[in-house]
Amino acid sequence: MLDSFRLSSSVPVRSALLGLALAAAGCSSGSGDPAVSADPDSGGDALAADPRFANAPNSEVNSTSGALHVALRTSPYPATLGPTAFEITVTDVATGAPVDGLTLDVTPWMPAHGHGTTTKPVPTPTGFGRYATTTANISMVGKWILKINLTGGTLAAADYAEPFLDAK
Ligand SMILES: [Cu+2]
Repeated sequence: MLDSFRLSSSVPVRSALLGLALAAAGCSSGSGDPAVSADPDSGGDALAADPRFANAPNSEVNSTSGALHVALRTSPYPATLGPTAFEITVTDVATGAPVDGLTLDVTPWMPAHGHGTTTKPVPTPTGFGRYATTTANISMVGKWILKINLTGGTLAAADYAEPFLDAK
């Protein structure tokens, strides 16, 4: 019930971001529509980089299909024990362009022990291919992976990526 609430409540945000992305695409196409501002900062604060994720990626991998590049950042950084938020940046391997409009399903997992976290991080798109999540509790030091299923948007089929972090 909680999950469906979160999903439905995130739809307006996603739609708003899609609208901004479309507006930006129209702007760069050179159509010259005076209704679309050429100011790259217009649209603004909602798409600004999240200062919590200013560090280098914890890891970067390509997706199973090879079409998507996925970078993982954590807050706090470096990763340690406790509540941890994740930022997942998805770009097109062929073009380097950010991939927005996707639905991500994120499951932290500790492969050495075969367990996850008590709560599942919920992603919200923040623009430019970035998806920031609610926190999950990293309960042990060591290597964790994020099992990320990617669907929707312009993807022809579901894709999967598995970046990692090393909690100390
Ligand atoms: Cu463990």
